[in-house]
Amino acid sequence: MDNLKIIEVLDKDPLAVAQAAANQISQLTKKQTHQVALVLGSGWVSAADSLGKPTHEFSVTELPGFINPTVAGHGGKIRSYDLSIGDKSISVLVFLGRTHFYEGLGMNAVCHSVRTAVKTGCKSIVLTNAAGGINRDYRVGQPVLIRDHISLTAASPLSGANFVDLTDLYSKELRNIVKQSDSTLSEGVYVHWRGPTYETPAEINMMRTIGADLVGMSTVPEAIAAHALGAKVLAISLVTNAAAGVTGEKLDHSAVS
Ligand code: 8IG
Repeated sequence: MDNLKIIEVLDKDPLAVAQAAANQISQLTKKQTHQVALVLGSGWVSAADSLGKPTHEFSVTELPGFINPTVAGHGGKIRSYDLSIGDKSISVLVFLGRTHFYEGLGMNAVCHSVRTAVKTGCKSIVLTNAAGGINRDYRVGQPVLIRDHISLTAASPLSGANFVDLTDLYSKELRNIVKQSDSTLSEGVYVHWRGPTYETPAEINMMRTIGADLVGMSTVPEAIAAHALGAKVLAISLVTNAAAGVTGEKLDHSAVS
């Protein structure tokens, strides 16, 4: 199916297509459920190697509703892992790469991974991304937990009279668990910027003035879609550049993928 046809089917009933994709994952992995999903954005894909050996790996295009990822450094693969945590074993679904809003395929394409993950049973969703640092205290290479966001896209993944509360969108409980193992981690406010252009220095100054620490082109729609389906969300940015105007250097995407 070409991308336009996939999007047409997805937009008609996104949750039904997510359920169909989840069923396909169960068939491919012979696991009825997964408990945790991890979305690895640019800069993070190699982190999957630290999880050991997956039990299964397949291409997103083997599942309904997924379009082929286009940005360099984004894998378009899904892996299933069985991880031992204490005396428990959990099944973890790992997405290598994601679809971005700037691709112009709509919010349902952007949110399809996390909706599929929730439909496979995931009650916790971990989202990672690479971001520009607005906060002058941040250094390149630093991970930052997202504690809240500001959406400057004026676009929601939800439609209809669906007034979802976002007060605890980035689960305090999950953030506290992470900080117990690394108390030096900073927390910050992430701005979702549509892209694909980066910001102007004036836009970065505006973002800092309204309380932002980080800026990027992902994560926010997925966090909202997962939360709306009842999952807990943890989100982590890797600061891979100082945002426009912070150092006076030009931004270069090759540095981040
Ligand atoms: I990596 O400086 C990365 N992604 N909008 N601005 C925006 N997205 C980004 C940036 C940045 N760096």
